Amino acid sequence: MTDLAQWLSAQTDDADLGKAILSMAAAGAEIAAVLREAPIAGQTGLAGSDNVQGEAQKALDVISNDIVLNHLEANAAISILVSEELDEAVELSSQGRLIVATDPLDGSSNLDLNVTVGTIFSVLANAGGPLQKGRAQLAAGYVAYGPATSLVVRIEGPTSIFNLSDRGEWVQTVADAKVPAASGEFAINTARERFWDAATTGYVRENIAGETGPAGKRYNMRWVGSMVADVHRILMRGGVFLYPLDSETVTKGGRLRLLYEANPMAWLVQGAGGRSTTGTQDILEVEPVDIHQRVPVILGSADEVKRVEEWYERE
Ligand code: P6P
Repeated sequence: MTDLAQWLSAQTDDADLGKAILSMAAAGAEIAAVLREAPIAGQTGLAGSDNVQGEAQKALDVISNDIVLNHLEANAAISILVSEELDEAVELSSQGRLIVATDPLDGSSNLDLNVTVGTIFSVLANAGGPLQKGRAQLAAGYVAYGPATSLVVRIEGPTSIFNLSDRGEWVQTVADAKVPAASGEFAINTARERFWDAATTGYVRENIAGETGPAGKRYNMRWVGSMVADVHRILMRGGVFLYPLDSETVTKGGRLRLLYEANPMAWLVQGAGGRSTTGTQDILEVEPVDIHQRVPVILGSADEVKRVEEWYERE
């Protein structure tokens, strides 16, 4: 069995990059332990503060952010941390070569439901600053806190999956993940249909028509409401995740954040042969202008994402 350190040394000669990923994996292992105890410790509630997005922070959002901060502060290679839970980018080391952008606990509104949530992260070269296109990422990953604790990570080659053993070791379980090109599942919050544009409406209605319509096959809809859970399902068995621009999110540019949700997820999905788009351009080509910038997100099975893009081309 391949462990994480072995895999990293085979994937990159950049020891700092390997250490950055090991730091995020260690933070993930610590967060996993905190989440397991959270209901008993009474920590699944609100922190009594709001983040820069104006969203009520859960106590575990703040705790998870502090855990990530502690691990990255101890790593001299990390120059800057961008976090969903911090209004401004934080300088950690003036000598650091790398930037980490993270959503420390995505999906935390589901915590009291014991639903899979996760830590999403992206690694960039410090030289370019935090506002670099997703294409410039050096690595990306997420830790999924579910029935098992899984680390999904990609440098520039394959997207690989590791699972945390009882002995605290990250053991590789999937060397080269592959998102099936075709799928019969889509993931979207259908309660937002009244806000959708014509492309989203057209694509979803074709799927709902199933074998009686132009899609010519039956579809299932799955929506967890936790991006890490939905994306992990797609990584493992295919499907397409959609949080498109709609008449309500258009003023903010979308719902999900570019630097620490869309870009890392697009990096991982593309590494597994999947595809990503805002509807009109590859997510990894979006030019960031703000560290908390939002963006429309459609990603997953290549054939399905291409069908969505075809709907946007008709607009
Ligand atoms: P909705 C969680 O709050 C999140 O940021 C993502 O993890 C998830 O995919 C999305 O929002 C859920 O959005 O509209 O279903 O609440």
